[in-house]
Amino acid sequence: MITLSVDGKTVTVPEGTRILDACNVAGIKVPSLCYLEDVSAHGSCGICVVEIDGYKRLVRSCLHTVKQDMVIHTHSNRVMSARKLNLELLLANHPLLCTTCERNLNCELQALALQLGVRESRFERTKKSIRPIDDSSPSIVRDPNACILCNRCVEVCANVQEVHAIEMMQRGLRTTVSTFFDEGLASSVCTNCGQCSLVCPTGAITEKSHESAVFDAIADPNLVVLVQTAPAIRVGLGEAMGLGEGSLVTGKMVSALRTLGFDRVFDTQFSADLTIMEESHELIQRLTNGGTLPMITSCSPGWIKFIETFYPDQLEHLSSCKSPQQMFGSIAKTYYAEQAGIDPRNIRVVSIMPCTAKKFEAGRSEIDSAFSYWRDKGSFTDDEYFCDVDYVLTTRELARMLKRIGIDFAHLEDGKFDDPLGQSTGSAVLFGATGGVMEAALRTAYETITKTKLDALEFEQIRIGAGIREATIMIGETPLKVAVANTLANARVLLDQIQEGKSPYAFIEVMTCPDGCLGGGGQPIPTNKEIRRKRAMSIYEEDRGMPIRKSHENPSIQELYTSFLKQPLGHLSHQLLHTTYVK
Ligand code: HC1
Repeated sequence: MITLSVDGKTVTVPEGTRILDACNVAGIKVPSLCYLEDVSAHGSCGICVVEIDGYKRLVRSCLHTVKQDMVIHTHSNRVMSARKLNLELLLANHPLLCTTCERNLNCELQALALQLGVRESRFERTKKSIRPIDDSSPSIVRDPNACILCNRCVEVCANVQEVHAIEMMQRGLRTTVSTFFDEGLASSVCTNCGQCSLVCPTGAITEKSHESAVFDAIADPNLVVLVQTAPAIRVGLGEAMGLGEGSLVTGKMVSALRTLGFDRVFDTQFSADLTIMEESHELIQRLTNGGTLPMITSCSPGWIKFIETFYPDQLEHLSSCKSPQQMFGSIAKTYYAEQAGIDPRNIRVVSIMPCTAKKFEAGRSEIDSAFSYWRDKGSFTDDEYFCDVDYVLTTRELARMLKRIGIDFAHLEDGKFDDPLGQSTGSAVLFGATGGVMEAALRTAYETITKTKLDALEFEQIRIGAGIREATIMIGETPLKVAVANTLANARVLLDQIQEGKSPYAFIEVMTCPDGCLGGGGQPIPTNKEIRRKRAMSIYEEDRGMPIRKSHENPSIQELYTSFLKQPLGHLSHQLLHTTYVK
């Protein structure tokens, strides 16, 4: 252990601790625009400088580690004027269009200018030319003009996801973050995960907004607009609406959506239960008929793009199940449309997702199937095509929309989802945390295979923790070896094992983002390790409080099979709920 002094306070921290983290322990939050806890320390912004007795120069506290008896000053005049100078230099390169920027009032650069008392920049604007905005991606918009070259997006793409879609390009005043050959994100290997947008300190990387289109749909009297909410929204939205980190706001979220004007408020958790019905039966079929193992979950669209791009020869390992978002769309525009007597052409399905890649997924027309259902019935011709999911809003977009209409979120009464596509179980909410899809599938697979009741419902071994977790679950007398991975870098490890013929697993869950959807690229900013932990605790709390905790016991799902689908993996299930992948 190392003992040192920070602003006159003595602290003891482990050897190897960064000075910035040691200051935190002493209760001083040293600002930085480039440091990313657990991911990278780049030192590019120069904001985190501190003064150390005996050192001639100021030191970037994110790059250096503590030494015994160090005496650190975090806010000497020298430190404060250096921080201010470095910030003014950054502002000289940044468009001062805060009022119209998407990150207005949630921008680290803006907040720091306020904190450091920067009211004007002494420097002439250096970045004179306007660079083109890259809006080629279905999910992400990059504005290089607002970029401060902090490198966080590059680091997260390279080190957390191992995707390397973006890089620092060129030198000096021309330096920019861009894609291979500057061709735009859509032509790159980008998986649309949006982790870059989550760590960007300014408005340089944002989601592609569907807000206006959704306002227009809601206002159109000829349309019936259905909304579905992903499991992780209920533990993220509250933060963006001014409540505590990880607050569980299921009921307020429902009321807010109704106030916004949606005609029906449904739940992606309904179709998460449906996914479990199909996926657990697919697993059982593969286990008993000698199908391809390990079977890997398929609900996270960034992960799907990753395996299609980097491991096309492993696609047969993917479950053929569509994601719950897409299952919801196809069931809403077939089963529900029939039941409610609504022309599916007049239905708009809006998803609220913690994930930017869900925008990409909704646009993949090969996944759509409601239209083919109606066309096969002779109801529509090819030129009347409609998609399953029309618009996808991230948690951040929904929060902006709620603020725009002036909702007093904190004081909303708890509302209830509409039936039947609003009913769900504890298994379904678990989807929002890494390991949850696996846990939910095991609850159903266990009871389906053994025909006995599963009493211990919580599989602690695969709950939030390491990037890769494994467990051996006894299904009756049979051991089932499973693994769970979150982030694409960890998925790579498991795929390499499969490629080398060394995978010991029968079933693998992969989630694209750190700790799963609750850490998705569309979640409120900031999202960090501690906040993700709090969101996960709320997910587990919601599961424990649900009256029904196993997907196969959801009465609305049972009714869906009785009156429409008939059986898991049946003909209609294959048409509406399963898909194929692109090499
Ligand atoms: Fe997810 Fe899923 S859990 S992918 O992480 O399977 O986005 O929350 O909605 O579709 O249910 C995301 C979350 C989400 C799907 C479900």
